[in-house]
Amino acid sequence: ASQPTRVLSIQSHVVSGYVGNRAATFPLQLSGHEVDVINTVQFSNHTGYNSFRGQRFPASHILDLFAGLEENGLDTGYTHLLTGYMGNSENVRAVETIANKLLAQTPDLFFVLDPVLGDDNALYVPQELVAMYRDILCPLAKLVLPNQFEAEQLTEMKITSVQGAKLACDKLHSFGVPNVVITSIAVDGDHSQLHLIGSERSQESGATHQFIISFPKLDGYFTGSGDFFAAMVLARHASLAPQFGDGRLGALARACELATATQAGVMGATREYQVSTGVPAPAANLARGYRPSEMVRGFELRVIPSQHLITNPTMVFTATDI
Ligand code: PXL
Repeated sequence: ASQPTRVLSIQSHVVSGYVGNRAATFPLQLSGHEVDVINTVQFSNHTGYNSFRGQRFPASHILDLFAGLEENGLDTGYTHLLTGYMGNSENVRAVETIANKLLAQTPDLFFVLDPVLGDDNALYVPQELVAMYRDILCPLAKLVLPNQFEAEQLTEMKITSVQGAKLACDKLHSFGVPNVVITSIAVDGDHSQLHLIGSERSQESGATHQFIISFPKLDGYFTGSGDFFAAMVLARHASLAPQFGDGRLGALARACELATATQAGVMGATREYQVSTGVPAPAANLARGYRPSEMVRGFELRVIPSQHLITNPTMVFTATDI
């Protein structure tokens, strides 16, 4: 029997809606994994609404909660660490501290790092976080899942082709992380299709398996989809990795096929809901603070109504070696 999966997830909390830990916890639990949760912020709703209220927790709060786990021996037995939005350098340092403590106990701790820096060619965290993710957290992580912009920031390479994405993956590996998923890239100016580029490198032999999964770009605006996706890849990889064992490559590609199937289903269900409830198309009014709240509300991922897609995804995408 394989070791049970126990995940420590350090991300945002929102009262209403599905981003951060609220997008990650349910799919992990429904996949049979134990999840312990540290919240980096607690907000009424995500920051894309016209307003939000709540607190950002300082690094001392995060470390205090972890100290409480340590005092009671509850910090033992984690197989996975999952991190999302951190927002400032102190929180990156807090995650570094926690990751190092967990790695000292469990050297093969599977640390899934979503390097949340920005999107659509804009950073939404301080610039200094780019180098911190590259130099401090990537070497501790087992899987990093940047979007195209984040991969470009971390590697200082512009990605305009599949070949370019492969080279960016090689560079990300050179930072010390054996599994890389660039979650979506558009190539050759074609925005009807997006491509996930994955790269798995054996820590024993250095052999690398690189693959592409192509999927249609959905018309719509989604918040928290990256958080949900990272949790789904973790969930699938955790379930599959024992069958792969012994440095055999392929678990990452299979995990990504399963996760993209679920992701497409959940986003499709969210889009259908938007259409059926008359949520306006997102072409206009996209600037932050200018979204009617009924519109943003309709953007929340349909996580609970789509739970059958988590337990039993319809496989629609195939990973092709590149
Ligand atoms: O990753 C999405 C996300 C996470 N956490 C908070 C957010 C958002 C997106 O707006 O506001 C608090």
